[in-house]
Amino acid sequence: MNAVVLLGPPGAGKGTVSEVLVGKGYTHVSTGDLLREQIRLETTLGLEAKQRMDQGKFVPDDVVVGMIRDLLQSSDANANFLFDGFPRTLVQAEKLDELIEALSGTLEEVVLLQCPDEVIVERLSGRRTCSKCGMVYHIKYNPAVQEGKCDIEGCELMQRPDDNSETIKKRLDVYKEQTAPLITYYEAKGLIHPIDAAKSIAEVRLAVLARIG
Ligand code: B4P
Repeated sequence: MNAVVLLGPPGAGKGTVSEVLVGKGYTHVSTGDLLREQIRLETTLGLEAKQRMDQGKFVPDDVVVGMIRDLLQSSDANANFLFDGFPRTLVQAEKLDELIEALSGTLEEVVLLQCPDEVIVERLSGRRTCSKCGMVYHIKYNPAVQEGKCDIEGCELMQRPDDNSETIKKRLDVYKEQTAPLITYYEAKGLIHPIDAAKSIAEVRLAVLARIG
């Protein structure tokens, strides 16, 4: 197996960029999505994760690493994985190295999405998602959102519980303390490729595609 990691602060656009890479044959693995699915299913893991995520804290390393281990061990040996939001701590990075080595795989690139705090706060605090179709809107750029509507009738626009300004600040602090050290970790391995993620979605997608598409 081969793997690419998307690294960057919350709201830098890891999930947004991933959408375009799925069409290029990557298997998208978002630990945020996996955890939100556990919350939706109201599993024990999900109920524990929700408490931490709603406060802007990380879910414990052993829980997240366990999810990734299970997923890799049951996957096609020739898959190309795109890790979005994993690893987020040094412990997770070391465990990922071990898992890849055990599968005789290669970590090919770590794409670092760089984005200033003020852009992140603006993006995340204005994000609303339709509970029916999953469409994501921004209150500043989508006039329909001002009226509480998406394109589907009877929809309900939701704000993610961790997208309020207090929790966004906490998430940024946690990123700087626990995830930013991964930049040095991967620089030492010659794997880091920085991208300016403050640009438009189209520009960021193009830059990432030019690098790994
Ligand atoms: P995630 O689900 O990974 O979410 P994220 O960091 O908030 O978002 P991302 O960077 O993917 O931004 P997005 O594309 O959505 O994590 C949520 C939580 O789960 C974490 O805080 C943590 O508690 C937990 N968790 C997840 N993984 C974990 C792990 N490994 N260990 C422990 N805990 C873990 O973009 C954000 C918004 O910006 C969107 O509205 C998008 O439309 C917009 N946007 C994106 N790019 C843009 C651009 N270029 N221009 C304008 N808008 C843009």
